[in-house]
Amino acid sequence: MSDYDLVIRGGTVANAVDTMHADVAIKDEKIAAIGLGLGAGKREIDAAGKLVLPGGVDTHAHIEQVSSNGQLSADNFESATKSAAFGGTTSVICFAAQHRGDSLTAVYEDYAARAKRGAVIDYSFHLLLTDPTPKILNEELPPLVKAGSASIKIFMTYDLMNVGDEGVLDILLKARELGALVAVHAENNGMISWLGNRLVERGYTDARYHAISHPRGSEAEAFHRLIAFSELIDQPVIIYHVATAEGAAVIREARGRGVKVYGETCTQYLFLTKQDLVKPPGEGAKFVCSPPLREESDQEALWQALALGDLQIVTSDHAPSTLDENGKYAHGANPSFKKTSNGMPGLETRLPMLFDAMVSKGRYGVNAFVKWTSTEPARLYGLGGRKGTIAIGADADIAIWDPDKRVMLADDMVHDNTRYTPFAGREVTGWPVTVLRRGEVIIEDGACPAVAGSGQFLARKGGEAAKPSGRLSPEFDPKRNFGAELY
Ligand code: DUC
Ligand code: ZN
Ligand code: ZN
Repeated sequence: MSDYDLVIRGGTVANAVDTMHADVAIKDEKIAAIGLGLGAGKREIDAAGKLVLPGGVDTHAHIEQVSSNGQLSADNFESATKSAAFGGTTSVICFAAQHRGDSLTAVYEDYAARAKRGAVIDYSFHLLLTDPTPKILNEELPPLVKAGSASIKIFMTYDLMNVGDEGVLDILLKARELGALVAVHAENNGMISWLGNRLVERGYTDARYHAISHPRGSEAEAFHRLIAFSELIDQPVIIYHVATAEGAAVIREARGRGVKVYGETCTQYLFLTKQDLVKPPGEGAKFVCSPPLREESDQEALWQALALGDLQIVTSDHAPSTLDENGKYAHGANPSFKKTSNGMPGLETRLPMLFDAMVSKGRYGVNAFVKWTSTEPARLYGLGGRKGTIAIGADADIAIWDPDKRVMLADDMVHDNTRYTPFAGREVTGWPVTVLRRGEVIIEDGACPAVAGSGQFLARKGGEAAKPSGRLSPEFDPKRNFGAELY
């Protein structure tokens, strides 16, 4: 008689803080026991010499998403989530992306139906708002947040997506009422469109000028403005894809004053620079993403910001475009940076790139690796205790890493639909050889046997991170605003 459905034996188990030699036993999709000499499982996996880590949680990925210019991202839910699983990630939060004039309810139902059909890992949605009308904010948004999508994504840039300063304030106020975290793409729209047009007028259209068209200061400026809004309303925000040292410094300063502002960076900003955009005609398009790739000194500042806790998580910002006329080359083989779809694939390579740097090469070690890529993303978005940890009662989402396996990253080895990786040609040490999602083996022997649609929707509440700090601004505090009731 077996006590458990599955036992992983003899591995080194690491969480965000602790590392231990232990067996891990799984029953009914959850972790049932952690210890030495556990009873038998119906199936046993020998993990001697391996690291047994929580599956990755990637909270920033664009999947099967339609962009504001009508382009569909390269991946569907099946291809994106299978590629994530191959790279050791077992939960993803992607977007239900409204465009102006859309009903949010209809948008959500459409994304939810497609994810239900295709996903092989567990998933949840950020509600991406571009049109914060009273009807959307008061009638359509509240039931969706209450049903488990307790995070709202907004843009401060892109002509067709940004919600304007007053829109940001409306959304922060509503998010406070609903207990939802607000995630923000924060760059200064005017600086980017003005400088981009000036570059193009003068013939500077190659991909490398994409980096110039987003001035470094546009990030810090927007962070400052957003944080001022967040303090006015007393509503926490998380700033997406921090890419510059100056941006990280703005967050550090605000957190130092006790503001509840969180920050993520992404794999590409830690490992690539604007020099990667300098390629033969057309080639640089693969590396066009926003904010753009920056400098080596920024990489260093971002690592330090993570170590100091100013930034808490590393995500992929997986935004896949094919290398053809349906994707990066929709406007020709050597497109102007202004006409190149933004984004790069990364769901699959995020963890191997970070494992190599942090565990194999030793920078910050395995516990920080787990913390920044799994435990903290889960906690910030209301999945703490259920995802992102190897603990009794948590979902049995586990990646078993061979710390010695060396893999040469190459375009033809990744499993998403772009068929390229910006990290091609880099050798990494350490690979997730076996991956379990709620106790089911979904990656083994280089294959993904998981059935499309076996991923489950993760209903989330806002959690601690989304709760107001309780420090009212002078303008919103009736004791200091001559008694005005503004909430
Ligand atoms: N930038 C975004 O804002 N979204 C998707 C991809 C990108 O590069
Ligand atoms: Zn963005
Ligand atoms: Zn994004």
